[in-house]
Amino acid sequence: MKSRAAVAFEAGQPLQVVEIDVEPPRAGEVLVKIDATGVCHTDAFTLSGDDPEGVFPAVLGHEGAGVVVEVGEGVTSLKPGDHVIPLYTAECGECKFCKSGKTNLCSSVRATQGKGLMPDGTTRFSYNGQPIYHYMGTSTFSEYTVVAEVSLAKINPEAPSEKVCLLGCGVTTGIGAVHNTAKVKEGDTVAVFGLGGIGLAVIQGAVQAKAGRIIAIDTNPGKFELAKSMGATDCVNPKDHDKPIQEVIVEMTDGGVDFSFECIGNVNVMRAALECCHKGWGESVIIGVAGAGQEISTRPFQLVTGRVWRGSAFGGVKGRSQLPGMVEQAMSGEIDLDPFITHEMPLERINEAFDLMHEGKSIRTVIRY
Ligand code: NAD
Ligand code: AHE
Ligand code: ZN
Repeated sequence: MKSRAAVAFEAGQPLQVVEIDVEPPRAGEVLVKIDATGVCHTDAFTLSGDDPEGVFPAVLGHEGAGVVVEVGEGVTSLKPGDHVIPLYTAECGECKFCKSGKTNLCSSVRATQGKGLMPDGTTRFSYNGQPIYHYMGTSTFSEYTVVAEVSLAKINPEAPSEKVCLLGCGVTTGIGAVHNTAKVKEGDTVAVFGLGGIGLAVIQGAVQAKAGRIIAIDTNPGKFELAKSMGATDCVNPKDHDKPIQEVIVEMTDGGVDFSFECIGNVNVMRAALECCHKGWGESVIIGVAGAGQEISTRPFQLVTGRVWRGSAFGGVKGRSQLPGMVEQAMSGEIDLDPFITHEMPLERINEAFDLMHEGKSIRTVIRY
């Protein structure tokens, strides 16, 4: 079949909206009509060419929601008409990772996913007869996409796709990192570095956890009003200080924070986020994604003296078993998706969504098909 899609033909170039060919789903696969998709910084990261797993040409996009159109052979858990959120972190329930009870990372389709391929090692997308790669197992920048059954969460059909698509990545990642990775408790002091969709979701999670103080840090002061309205108690611009930001936070908090979250993808800020944690128990969670070749560093003494460095993917959330519940929370108001949606536009204008993100003017742009 034909599908409108925004194709990343080359790294560093704008997407091109063209009509691609989409093959029917094969065994264990599902054809999904995407209703809406958010644009996450990770899409921009991969498009920039900095992603070691970036392959081109590809259909990017990993923050979508839609409806099942057709299922391939052997698919039993989904049927046409089911409402779904595609998962870049699959949940097969059978691999060593899924069975461990220790992680949301699933190995079932991850190897082929990282090469831009379906689990059988081929692609379902092509343009003028040339194969187009998939992305993160989701490729939500195509109106019709093919996704592995294990990479789809079945959700309440009443849920509004143009909002709950944000649970496909950003909001789930931030809220999940607070509850599942850090396990923030009532009264804790939290520092959030980077106030995009991920950082603001961390703030929302920290408010849910009844954190005592939520310090929001960004070099763009234009982000502070929204951060405060969502529950930040203090806003700090590193540019307003002539000493390292970690020293500023340590002084503000009588020795450091209980938890910090890096939501930017900057390895220097990752160091600052660790070093602003309290001696003896402070924990820093890396959420931001850094480019090929980048490495983190700190004095080992920072860890010897009790600080802990962690990372979090998709907020530690197991997509098939836990995301449907988060959709219910969004429908009941326990999770508020509205503040994240700053812009909406059709697929044809998707490059504007990237521009708005780079200019620091948007939190999330939702593309509606
Ligand atoms: P975004 O671009 O919307 O937000 C980033 C924010 O960081 C902006 O407000 C920007 O002004 C701020 N910033 C940039 N440099 C800064 C600095 N030096 N100091 C302080 N603030 C600074 O991005 P996003 O969509 O919120 O994504 C944030 C990061 O999280 C990206 O790296 C993305 O790839 C990553 N991410 C990771 C996961 C995961 O599962 N681990 C999931 C989603 C996104
Ligand atoms: N491909 C990159 C890594 C990218 C990355 O870390 N992705 C996050 C999700 S970002 C969503 O916006 C993630 O979940 N990672 C775990 C995983 O299995 O991909 C690289 O460096 O190669
Ligand atoms: Zn994302």
